[in-house]
Amino acid sequence: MSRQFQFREALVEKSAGQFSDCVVANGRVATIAGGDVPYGLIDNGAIAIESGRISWIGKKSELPDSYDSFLIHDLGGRVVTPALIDCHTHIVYGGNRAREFEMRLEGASYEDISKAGGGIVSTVAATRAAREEDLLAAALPRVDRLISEGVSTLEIKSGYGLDAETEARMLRVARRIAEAHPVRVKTTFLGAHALPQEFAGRPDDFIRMVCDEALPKAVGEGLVDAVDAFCEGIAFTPDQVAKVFEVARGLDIPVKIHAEQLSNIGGTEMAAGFSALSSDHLEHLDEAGVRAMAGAGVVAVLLPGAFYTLRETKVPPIDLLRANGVPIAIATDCNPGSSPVTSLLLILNMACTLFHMTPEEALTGVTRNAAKALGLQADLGEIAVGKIADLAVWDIAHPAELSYNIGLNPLHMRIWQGIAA
Ligand code: DI6
Ligand code: FE
Repeated sequence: MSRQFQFREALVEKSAGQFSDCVVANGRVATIAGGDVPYGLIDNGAIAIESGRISWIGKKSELPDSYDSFLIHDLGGRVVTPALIDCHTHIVYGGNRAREFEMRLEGASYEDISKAGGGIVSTVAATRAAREEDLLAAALPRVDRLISEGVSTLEIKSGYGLDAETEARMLRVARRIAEAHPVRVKTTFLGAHALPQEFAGRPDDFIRMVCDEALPKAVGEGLVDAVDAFCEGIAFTPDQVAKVFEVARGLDIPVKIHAEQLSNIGGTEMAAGFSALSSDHLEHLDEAGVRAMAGAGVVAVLLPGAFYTLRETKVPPIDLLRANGVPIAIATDCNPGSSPVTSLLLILNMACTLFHMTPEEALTGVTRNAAKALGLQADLGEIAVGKIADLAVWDIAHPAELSYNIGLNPLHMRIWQGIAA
């Protein structure tokens, strides 16, 4: 049975008996389905929902008679979009890094702090010390904040354990979030995120532990939907990351990478060789990397929250990505160090203001392209027949308002697998 199929079955099982068949009508439907019409906009649109999936989409005036018996929800001309997808988060962690924020304001750089034993490694200490219940209790308010802005699906990475037990604990918390709250979670094992102190000076030994112990344990517990690694001067080389990716390939698990964030050491090209789902950050990506992504169908996940927090000045090569047809997604990167952000709507604004993306590109980046970055494009990310009915209804007149406003949450209603939730 393929992974995709297992995922569909799990979805249906979770909500069995709760689906209400209905039509949502009289909305400005931003389908994000591609084509020539901006946002794939359908005015006076109607969306028919059956068994949690979209069965018809078009002008209300053209709705077939067969839907006459369906309950109709009038949207009063509001804008409807696919529910939002946050395709890159580290939302499960212990402690916080407010002190490090102060240090950066006093002049220390992210790399200085990392080299001095702070940064990721300090969150590792707090996460190792936290019980599963504590990690869950700390993460849920952050997840709820995303849900309140129309998010239906998020990716959650491990990476603050750096030992087999704590990495698995983080991923168990990620799975429990999806059981506790109406949100779909894709888990990503990020064992090769930083070098823990007990492996100082022995990165290859650490990579061996990740490959032989931590990753197989997490996979064995059914906790891993994808495998990620931090490829960077302060983290791991492309060769070291490739060792982890070989193990993932052997287990038939897709990979993704943090690459070209602070420098360019070729992580993206290496990951393209493994047909990575996505390469993320990319401020320092060069043309060879862009071409490798285009050739292998790798999604570019841009993270303006980290760019903003670290006061980066080098903007990712948006024009090259566009010119080569690389799909661009954007995400919060919610984490305690480089992006303590729990607003995906704020990220839409930052993508436009900091990266010069268009509001349409930004919205596509948290819907269609974010779904692709998670390998979920068959089910999510667009308003189209056959997709899961995850929708967001907004008190706005035009979808560009989602990117334009700063600090306003115009969500009117979220529809999760066909039901208001
Ligand atoms: N890049 C990031 O932006 C996060 N991880 C990574 O590899 C930051 C993680 C942190 O600073 O805690
Ligand atoms: Fe990240």
